[in-house]
Amino acid sequence: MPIDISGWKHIFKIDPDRYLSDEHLDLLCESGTDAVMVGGSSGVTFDNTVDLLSRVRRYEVPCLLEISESDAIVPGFDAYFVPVVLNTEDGQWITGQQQQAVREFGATMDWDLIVPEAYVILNKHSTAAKVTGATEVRDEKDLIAYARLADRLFRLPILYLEYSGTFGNMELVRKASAVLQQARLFYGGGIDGPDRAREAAEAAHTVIVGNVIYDDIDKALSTVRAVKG
Ligand code: 1GP
Repeated sequence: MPIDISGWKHIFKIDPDRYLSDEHLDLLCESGTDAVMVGGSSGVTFDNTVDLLSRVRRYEVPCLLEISESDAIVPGFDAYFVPVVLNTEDGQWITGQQQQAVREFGATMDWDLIVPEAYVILNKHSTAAKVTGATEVRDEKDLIAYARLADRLFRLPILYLEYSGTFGNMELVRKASAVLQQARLFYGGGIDGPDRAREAAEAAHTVIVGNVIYDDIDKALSTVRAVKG
């Protein structure tokens, strides 16, 4: 059975390359969030991914791997989220790395566990933008076109608007969300407390909370209550 993401409103994203105490991890996993996603844009290795998986596995919360590095694909996650970057001209982030990973693992993979994500990277200063060579999304029309590419042309289940490190334009997020017919809109970037969490949750189906986990754990936890009540 494919994992059911249809009711998810909130996800914590934790980075294998950053230190997180057992106490804080416990608070995140017991917070009522819908899932914990393991992922990062740099420094992700097999070893630090295994380490984080084994620590999250003690809890009931679904544990997802967002794959950014084919050498760090670790068995045992509940699902594997595979980004496909729409706003890049560098083919390795669209089909290149994915094809190589499927070449390696395709025959034995459990495809029910694979969830593709159409990524649009909107903060050009983010590591993700630099790593993938993300191109500028110039205006609303550009973004809507990407939303339709994801939803109607490629029929991917998730459109992920990635503002990583900065809070995005919620008016744009709302407009992109409005044209989706089947995809869920994931929003991530700059959610640093309950107010922004609430605002983002009004515009997107699912909000992803990352950095604030490492800056202020109480504020991170407050985003769950803000989104899920
Ligand atoms: C990063 O979208 C997530 O991939 C969350 O962004 O770290 O800015 O919360 P922040």
